[in-house]
Amino acid sequence: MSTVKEPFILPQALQDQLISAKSWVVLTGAGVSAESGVPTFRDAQEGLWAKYRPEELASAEGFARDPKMVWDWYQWRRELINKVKPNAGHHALAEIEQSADEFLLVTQNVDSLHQAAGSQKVVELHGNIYRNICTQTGRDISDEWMTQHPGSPVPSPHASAAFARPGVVWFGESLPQAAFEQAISALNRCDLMLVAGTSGLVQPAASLPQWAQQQGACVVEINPEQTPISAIADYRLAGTSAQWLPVIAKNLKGKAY
Ligand code: BJW
Repeated sequence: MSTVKEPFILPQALQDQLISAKSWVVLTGAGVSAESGVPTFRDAQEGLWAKYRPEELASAEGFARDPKMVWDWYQWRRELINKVKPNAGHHALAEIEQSADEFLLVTQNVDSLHQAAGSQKVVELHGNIYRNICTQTGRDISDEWMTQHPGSPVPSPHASAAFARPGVVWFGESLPQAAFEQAISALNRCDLMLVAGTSGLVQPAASLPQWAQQQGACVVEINPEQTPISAIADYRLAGTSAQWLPVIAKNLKGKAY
């Protein structure tokens, strides 16, 4: 593993790998949205929520125990996300997608900021915070229903004694099968995997870099902190995603076609 720090210049060997890579997979986590003002999962919670652990709130058990509290937490996060904009890291990933022959952005984030920045080939492993689903049937609940039935939480239209819940993946729940299969299929083909802003603690996403490497991909991690992924990464770019991703995007702009 080779660590690269400020002043944000890529080593020549890595530049060559980036230019020659035909198929890219990017895995992102909460750190990529941090510079937009969205707190990461492992940041201390703020204000009203400071005394709760996200792991307790982001679970079916937490919701069953206190649906109002969990619902209010998600409403608070939705309002926070509504106010923020994609940052330089999100925009750089949308540019990288345009430069790459084959590309898939696999995100654990639920905030839609990649799509807002213009990324098109995005797979959401942990769902989307703007979706609502029925606690009993898992069926989608329309925005219209949600607007007509304000509450905390909102009753589900699909089953009695059921509620609307966020369409995200909580601890102990399976990832959406189609999204996970799409990610694995891209990883099986990729020659470059970029991993940005994830603690590498939450499975099964945390195992994807190792999987890609075992299939022959070069793994590049961007994170200001060391993570379990650092130990296996071929390159570790120490710094933030808004610092490093634009450097990579700029590097690819000079690519000869
Ligand atoms: C920056 C930065 C900047 C800061 N620039 N970087 C195998 C072994 C052990 C346990 C398990 C296992 N398999 C499954 C489990 C259980 C569990 C799990 O992994 N637990 C671990 C905590 C131990 N996994 C699951 O339950 C998953 N389901 C599953 O596997 O189903 C099969 C199964 C079912 C039943 C039993 C067994 C298996 C589901 C996981 C769902 C995760 N859901 C959440 C909530 C989503 C909804 C919501 O948003 O509310 O997803 S939890 C939370 O963690 C969220 C995130 O997507 C996810 C990952 O977090 P992420 O993105 O890495 O963020 P952080 O905050 O952890 O880290 C931020 C990083 O950014 C840090 O490194 C910073 O340094 C860095 N950073 N600023 C770049 N500017």
